[in-house]
Amino acid sequence: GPSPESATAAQQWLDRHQRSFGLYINGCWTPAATQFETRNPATGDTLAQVAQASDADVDAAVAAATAALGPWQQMGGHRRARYLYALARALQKHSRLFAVLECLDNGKPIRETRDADVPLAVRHFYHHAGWAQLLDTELPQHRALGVVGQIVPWNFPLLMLAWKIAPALACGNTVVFKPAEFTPLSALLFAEICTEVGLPPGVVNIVTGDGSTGQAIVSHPGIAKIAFTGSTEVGRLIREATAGGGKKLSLELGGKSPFIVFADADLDAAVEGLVDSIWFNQGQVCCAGSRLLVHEAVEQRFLDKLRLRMANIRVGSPMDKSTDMGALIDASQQQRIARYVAQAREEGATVWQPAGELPGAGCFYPPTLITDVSTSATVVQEEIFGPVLVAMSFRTPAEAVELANNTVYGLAACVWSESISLALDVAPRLKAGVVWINTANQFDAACGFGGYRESGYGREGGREGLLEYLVACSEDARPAAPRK
Ligand code: TXE
Repeated sequence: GPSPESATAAQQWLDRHQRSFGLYINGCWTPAATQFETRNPATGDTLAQVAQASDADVDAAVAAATAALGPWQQMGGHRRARYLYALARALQKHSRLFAVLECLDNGKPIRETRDADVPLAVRHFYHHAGWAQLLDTELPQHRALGVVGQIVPWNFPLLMLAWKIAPALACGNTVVFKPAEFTPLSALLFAEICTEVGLPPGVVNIVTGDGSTGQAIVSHPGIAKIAFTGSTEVGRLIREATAGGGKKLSLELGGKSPFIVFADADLDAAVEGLVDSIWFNQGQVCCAGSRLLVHEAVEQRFLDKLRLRMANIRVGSPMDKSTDMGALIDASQQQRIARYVAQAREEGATVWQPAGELPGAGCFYPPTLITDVSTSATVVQEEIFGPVLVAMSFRTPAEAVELANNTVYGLAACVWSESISLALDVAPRLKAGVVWINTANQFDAACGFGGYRESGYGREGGREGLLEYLVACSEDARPAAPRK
């Protein structure tokens, strides 16, 4: 048979569904009146037709989730844990299929989906299975919120699904989940594994569609909480739409994270960290280290090393295991990035890109370094969400902190120095939800991730993330004891 890691398994899976998907509501596939297509951004090929959920479809999903709520809560954390462990194992069992599907639908390199997206998603389910088991004894004064609406973007489709669904289920909530319109496939495969492990129908409902489906979820009166990851702009709309409605809200939005390199840093390690920080996932990462702040004494040496390293980043077919950077999500995103870079050039900035051909077809963009910019330049202030790094220099730690905080965002930051006292002095002065020292992009299911200011609020992961899906209650308001 075909090697499971080859694209064949994914093509067979798509063919088995006749490349046409309905909505996953109450454990069943439900056809929708309209569909849209999802494409491979590296080739332009259409992968499948996917359902566009209407308001009535969202109603049906909320009704299914509401009906499933009582038994799901009453079975207690211990029994829910068994389902979460089963989901984790099933994800692991199908990890190659998930990795290929994610690669095809998103355009990100297979090496990343195989080594990062899928294992991190699996880990998230295992971690929350553990939490489910401990919940009744560790957090006895808390109960589930009810039906939660969850909306995610296209940059980490499966991982964001895990970040949303695993804690919600562990706490005894039921879910109406919407993947991004560009990347619905891994969520649809996940729906299938919900059936495979015998998850009670209605506990997880997957509704595909665009922003209008998202709006239907956000405004639905039967939903107790909205968990959203995506653009700051849509986050603002959701905040307005839910104001006064009593819905609990968590928002994980944009960023313009600083990457600070002090003069005493291990420059080679910092270059590697920076490559991971800004060029991982083609720069389409909310916490991407998109602003390099480097001490002036090492600026030229660091930028020379960086340019050499950039020239070795292989941009190519996402399915090729030696590819470092794959395709961007969509042509509109490619044009948007090109506009930002053109504007910087017009304003007098220096733009550097390594020589070399990009793959002909598909939405590719080279790793890009912008220098000679003012702190108020658009490319310094706005989230580009692509493989574009802007570099500036500083003289003192105080100036580094000031530059780092000169943004409306506050998601993440990196500090590189061989002096731990310097790093620990600077870290708490950075307005960021997460600060990494001499490393980047460390995501652990046990650790809360999230931002503040225009990067949103609420945390995902760890105990803090769990509390986002619970409400504190008095003894007598607690649900009945678990049924054995
Ligand atoms: O995000 P959207 P898009 C930023 C990044 C990117 C830009 C646009 O700068 O270039 O946003 O990306 C759903 N009510 N980030 O358009 O629109 C939508 O269907 C409810 C940063 O993809 O925010 C999708 O499922 N839902 C970010 C999800 O919201 C709505 C990651 C995200 O889409 C809706 C992604 C509405 N009115 C983009 N409109 C990060 N920081 O991680 C859309 N949606």
